[in-house]
Amino acid sequence: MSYQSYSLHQLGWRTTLAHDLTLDDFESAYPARITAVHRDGVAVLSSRGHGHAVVPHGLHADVGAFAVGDWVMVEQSADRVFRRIQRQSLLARVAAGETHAHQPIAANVDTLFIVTSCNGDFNPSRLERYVSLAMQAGVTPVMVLTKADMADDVAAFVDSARAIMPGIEVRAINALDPGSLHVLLPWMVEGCTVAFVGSSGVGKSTLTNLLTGDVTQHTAGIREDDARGRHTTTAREMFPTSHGAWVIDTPGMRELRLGAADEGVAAVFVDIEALAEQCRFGDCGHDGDAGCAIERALAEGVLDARRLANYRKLQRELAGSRRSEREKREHGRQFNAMAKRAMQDKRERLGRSR
Ligand SMILES: Nc1nc2c(ncn2[C@@H]2O[C@H](COP(=O)(O)OP(=O)(O)OP(=O)(O)O)[C@@H](O)[C@H]2O)c(=O)[nH]1
Ligand SMILES: [Mg+2]
Ligand SMILES: [Zn+2]
Repeated sequence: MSYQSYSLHQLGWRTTLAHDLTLDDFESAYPARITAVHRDGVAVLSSRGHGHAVVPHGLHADVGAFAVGDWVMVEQSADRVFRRIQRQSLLARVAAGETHAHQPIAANVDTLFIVTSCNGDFNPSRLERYVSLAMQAGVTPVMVLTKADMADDVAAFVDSARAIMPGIEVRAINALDPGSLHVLLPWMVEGCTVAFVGSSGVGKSTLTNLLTGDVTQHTAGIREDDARGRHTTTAREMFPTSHGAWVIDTPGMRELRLGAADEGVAAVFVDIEALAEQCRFGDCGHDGDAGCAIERALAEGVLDARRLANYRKLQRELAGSRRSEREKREHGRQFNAMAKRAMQDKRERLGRSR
C-alpha cells in the first residue's frame, strides 16, 4: 500500500459536505476520510496522509456511529475524532437477530457494484434485495456477473439480471483477466467511491485487487460442491485505485435484511406497483379479487410468480420493520413517562417532608 497523501478533491470531497461545518470546526479540526473501522478507533486518510484516530467514548456509544467511507473532523492537536460530517449516502442493513439494529456497510458511496457469479450463486430474489438497498440509499447500482469464463450461457445470466429492475446496468466479467477490467471503468472516476457487495466467493476481493493493481486483499477458492465461498474477507476497507476512484471491499454476506427501505423496494418493483394501480378496486388484495391487474399479468406470463412472491415477502418485512420501529419509539415513550412520574413522586415526597 502506498503512504502518500491526498488532496480533499482526490479523497472525494464534495462542496455540499461543507454545509454541515462551521468556521469553528475548521479552526480546531481537519477533514479526513475513514478507510477502516477498528475497535479502538478509525484508520483515516487526509491531506496529512495515513493516520489512526481514536474515537472519544461519547461518540462511539452508537454501534453504527462510524462507517468506512465516512468523513470526520479530526482534532488538530490530537489524533482524535471531533465529529462525523453528515453523510451523503449510507448503505446499511439490519443486523441478524432480534434487535433490529442497523449495521452500516459503507458511507458516501457513489456506485454499488452488486457482485454475483454466473453459477449457483445467482439468485434473482437476493439481487432484488441488493438493488433495493442501493436505490434506498440513492446509490447507483451496477450488477457485476463474475466467472463469465466458466459459464456456458452467460447471456442467460445477463438477461435475468436485466430483469431485476428496468434500466439497471449489468456487466459480465472474468475477474481473473485484467483485460476485462475495462467494463467497470465508466464508474472508476477520480474522487468517486465504489463498493463491492455480494455473497462470499463471488470475486469481490479479486476485483478489488484488479482495480488497485495490488494484491492487498486475500482471495480464496470456493467449495466445489455448492459454489459457496469461505468468508475470506473479514473487514470492510477502502483502497485507492490507479484511476483515482476509491474502492470499498466488504466481507461476503450470508443474508441481507433490509431496514426501512420502502422507497428502494418500490423503485425496484415499479412494474408491480404500476400494475397494482390498474386493479379495478383501490383496495385490491391481489388474491382472487375481481379485475386484478397483477393476477392478469401472472396468467398472461408477463409477470414472474417468483418476482411477485419476493415482492410480497419484502413488503411483509418492511411492515415488520415499521412495527419494530414503532415499538421502539413506544417503549421509549413509556420509559420517559415512567421516569417523569418517579421524579414527580420524589418532588412530592420532598415537599411533604419539609
Ligand atoms: N474463473 C474465475 N474465477 C474467479 C472469478 N472471480 C473470482 N474467482 C475466484 O473465486 C474465488 C473467490 O474469490 P474472492 O475474490 O476471494 O471472493 P470474495 O467475494 O472476495 O469472497 P469473500 O471475501 O469470502 O466474501 C477465488 O478463487 C478467485 O480466484 C472469475 O471471474 N473467474
Ligand atoms: Mg473477499
Ligand atoms: Zn390486484
